[in-house]
Amino acid sequence: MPGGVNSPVRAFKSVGGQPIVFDRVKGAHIWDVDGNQYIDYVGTWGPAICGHAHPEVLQALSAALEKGTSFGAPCALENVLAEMVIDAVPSIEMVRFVNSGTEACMAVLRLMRAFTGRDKIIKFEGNYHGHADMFLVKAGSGVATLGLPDSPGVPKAVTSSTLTAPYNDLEAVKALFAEHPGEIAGVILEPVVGNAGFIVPDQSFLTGLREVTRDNGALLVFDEVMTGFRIAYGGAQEKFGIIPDLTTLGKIIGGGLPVGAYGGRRDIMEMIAPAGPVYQAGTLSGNPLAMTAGIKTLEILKRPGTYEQLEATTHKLIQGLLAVAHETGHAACGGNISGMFGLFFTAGPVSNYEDAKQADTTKFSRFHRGMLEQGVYLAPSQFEAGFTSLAHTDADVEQTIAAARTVLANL
Ligand code: KE4
Repeated sequence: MPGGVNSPVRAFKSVGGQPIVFDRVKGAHIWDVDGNQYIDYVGTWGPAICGHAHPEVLQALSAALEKGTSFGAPCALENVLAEMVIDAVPSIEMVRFVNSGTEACMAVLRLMRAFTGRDKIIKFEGNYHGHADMFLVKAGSGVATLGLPDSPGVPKAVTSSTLTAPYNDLEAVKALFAEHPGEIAGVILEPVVGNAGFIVPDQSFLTGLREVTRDNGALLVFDEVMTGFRIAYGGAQEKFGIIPDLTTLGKIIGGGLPVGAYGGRRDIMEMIAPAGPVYQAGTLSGNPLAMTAGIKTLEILKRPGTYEQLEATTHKLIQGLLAVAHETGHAACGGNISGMFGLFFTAGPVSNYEDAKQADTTKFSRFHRGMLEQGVYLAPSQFEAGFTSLAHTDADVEQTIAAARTVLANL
């Protein structure tokens, strides 16, 4: 397997040293093949929000297994999860399930272009929307720059319609609309950034994006693959009170099995085949096992107190880590929203990707390795977010902060 992994970040290239091969997970913990236990703050990049291998999810899956693994035909469970998503996410009136966040973002772009009849899109530097060609663009150097491919194999023709702007920079977005009148189908963003490290939006940025897209006959798309059901049960759009036209989801709604989704306004979604002319399909889309894991996960998350608990646990964690970093003489900034957090080794503030790149990645690498040796598994890159779960206890948090004190005092 290229690099020995099936997804690049797992190879630890950003933090150096040998990657770890894991054997099993349970609750807030993960064990490697040598039997070493770690407190896990990656949580398979988001899906494990209820705790890994939650007994109720496993029980629901074992029952579903008796009825088979995939039908390739409509099954009632798809309607159950669809209704839960529609009830939860303010922008979603109609939804289509796919098998990954990448697929969801790829499809939503095609839909944006079909609905508006326009080709250009705006994304933000440091925002990740999966690995489809049109998203793999070099960060725009200046608002007028058309996107240049950021990976071999991506044709210039494809990325030339992708414009980029700095996150939290509404004026740059307005300039792009002025530069390309009538050509921009819409704006897609991570409403809370998790793929450049953890970066929160200014409320005025989100409000402004809603206005500038509406004023220009363009669509606003929230990529909530990471934030959906994590920032709040209704996602970042509920938390910040901004209703996009379309939303992408993934991770949590599959409860650890492969699921992505895109949804939004009915008048837009009805363009999707077979209701409308915009083609999109998938062999395993809506398969009963993934639907089962997603349904049970959302049922657990919907219970009272879930997000208050995630907020309390994660706030205590990140504030403890920041306090220890400052006490041991390290420049650091960060924060959390619900069960999503981030820590940068720079004084900050960090409000966009350029700011994030000021962080001391060498220090982060040594911190990451030191924390591994203390039995704490953090995301293996300065430019990723961290995730807690309902299974993380005060003892886990206190152990993590103590570990950080030991590591940072010796860095
Ligand atoms: P997937 O195709 O990996 O399911 O989803 C792509 C995607 C889309 N949008 C957002 C906001 C995302 O965070 C992701 C995937 N996130 C990464 C974590 N940085 C997945 C981990 C990985 O690539 O191995």
